[in-house]
Amino acid sequence: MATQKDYGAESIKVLEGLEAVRKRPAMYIGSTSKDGLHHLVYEVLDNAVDEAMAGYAKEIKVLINKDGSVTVEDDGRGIPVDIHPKFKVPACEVALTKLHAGGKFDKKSYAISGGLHGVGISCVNALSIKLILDIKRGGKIYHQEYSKGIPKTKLTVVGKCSNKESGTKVTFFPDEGIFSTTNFDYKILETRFREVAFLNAGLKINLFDELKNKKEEFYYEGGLIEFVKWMNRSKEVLHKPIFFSRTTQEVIIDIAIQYNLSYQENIFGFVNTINTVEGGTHVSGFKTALTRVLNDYAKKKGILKNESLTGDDVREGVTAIVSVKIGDPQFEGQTKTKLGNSEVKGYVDSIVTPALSEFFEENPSVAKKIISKALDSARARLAARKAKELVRRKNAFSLGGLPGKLSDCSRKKAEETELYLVEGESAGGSAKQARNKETQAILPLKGKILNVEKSSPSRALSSEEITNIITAIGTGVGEQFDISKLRYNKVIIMTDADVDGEHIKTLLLTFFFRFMPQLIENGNIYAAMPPLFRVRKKKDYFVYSDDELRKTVERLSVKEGGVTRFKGLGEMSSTQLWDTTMNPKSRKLKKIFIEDAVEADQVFAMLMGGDVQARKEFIQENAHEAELDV
Ligand code: 28F
Repeated sequence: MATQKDYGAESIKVLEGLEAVRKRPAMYIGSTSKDGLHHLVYEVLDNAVDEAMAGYAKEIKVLINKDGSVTVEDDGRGIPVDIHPKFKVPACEVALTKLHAGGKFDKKSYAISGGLHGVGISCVNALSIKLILDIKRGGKIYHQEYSKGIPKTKLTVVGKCSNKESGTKVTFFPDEGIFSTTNFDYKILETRFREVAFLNAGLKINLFDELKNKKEEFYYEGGLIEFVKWMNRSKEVLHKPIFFSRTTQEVIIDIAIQYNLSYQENIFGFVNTINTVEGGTHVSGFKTALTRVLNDYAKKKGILKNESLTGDDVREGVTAIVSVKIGDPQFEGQTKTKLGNSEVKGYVDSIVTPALSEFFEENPSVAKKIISKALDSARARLAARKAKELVRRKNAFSLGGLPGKLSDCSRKKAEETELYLVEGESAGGSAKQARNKETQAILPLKGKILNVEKSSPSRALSSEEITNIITAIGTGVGEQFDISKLRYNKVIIMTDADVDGEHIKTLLLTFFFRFMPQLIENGNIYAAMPPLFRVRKKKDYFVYSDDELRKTVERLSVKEGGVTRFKGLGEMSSTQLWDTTMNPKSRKLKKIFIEDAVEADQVFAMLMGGDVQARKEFIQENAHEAELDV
């Protein structure tokens, strides 16, 4: 009979299909290692997510069972169980045994997304030594078991349920003959589930690990907006997340952007909810648009004139999610996680450009903050180039020699030595006399040169002083930085305790932050803490703050005139300088942390930048301290 024959032919094709999956599993799930194993869960989860996103399921449960299997369960409609007209078996059996039963992102059907299931679930079935399917539908509970993709039982009604209850449950045992490991990792699943929950706003996924006795719910009403917030959770942010979503004939694009105060670029691309770790045309379209929109806006508003912001400038500190959904994704690259479709670059660019421009027009304060951050980066970039040139030139001339002004210490092991950067030639002289010659090196800095009004880091860097510092420290800067060449374990900034001193310290910290941040992170940078006052009553007392001064004067009942303020380091004798500021046994040092340097950098940007009000306030605050000097 014709029908019999058709059925037989079709089922052979089905088996051939699943046999191909078992022969070349990596072709279908990427690998047979840990990644591939977890991919099985994602494939089953995807089906449940589709059912949820189509509005039929409210919640998905995933269990890592005690016996090592995994269960994925949804409360959707349940896979249909009626006999398939072509294959003559229940529709659910077709879904579990036929390769590529329906293309989730088929071009034509895409717009009605959510209507198609079963893309990868048959692969999971083929690669499982046992798979159990339970369906609640139409008031009945159905059950079927498979092994290596082959039905071991018929679909059977095993019980009744309420008509309101429905859903699909799949439990599978990965085939140990295929996978190098069959142990599921909570952390890996957690990471992916969180990602899926972010990418599908409102979706609820519950993860239970019965082996580790752990559970977690992933549910983000705000979707991508919460995704960028979560990525920036330990950072200071510049503004509320920017979000937009557009659907055209060709693509669905969802984008969230939020800048933070750091210098990292964090752009995550997704294609049909697959994390494209290697980027691709969607991400490059986004980058192109971001650079263009920021430059156009800054020029239009007169913030930029002839100069331009580079892509790197505008991406410093950006956290963004670029999620696209397209019909026929082509994945390329080492790990097949790079989108290759060339047309997507243009689609993304042509959607992001007007959407982002419009956002900036409507939110000028956010635009201003972002552009100001990009400008900081542009300045640093110019400064870094200058520093590189200078170091190169310097090396060409001096053949790696040390600066003439450096009074080096005699010990050579960096672990034992310190470099004092001292403001002013005269203080430098005292420090040179006071120091422990074996372990302490002195590099005097001409305060005035560093302190040029309005000197940007690049200007300051042209100063001989800065190149001397770079050469003395030995590590080089920027990309050439090499911590193993560090010549001193501690680099100690010693400036006067006045406004000029603070300014020089700010400049030096900015320099370290921009060009040798590793030294700050490594804990090599310090600020010396010279005393502010000497109180004389029989013997000398050194006092480090106004508050301490008041207390000391009270305690010793010092008469008027017994109170001397140090105008600068140079006023101290070399013995006093040693006792109060340089003797490792009695001195105070402030370790510089990256936050201090960030603050210095901001103060500096503010002094150089256009924020007139902030600048005025800063100068007023510091003028108050300067008054005490008189
Ligand atoms: C544990 C994983 O796989 N959930 C699924 C559905 C619902 C339908 C469906 C799935 C029919 C035969 C193509 C129900 N009612 N969770 C899941 N829930 N598949 S998979 O249909 C698939 C088509 O093959 C469903 C009406 N329409 C669709």
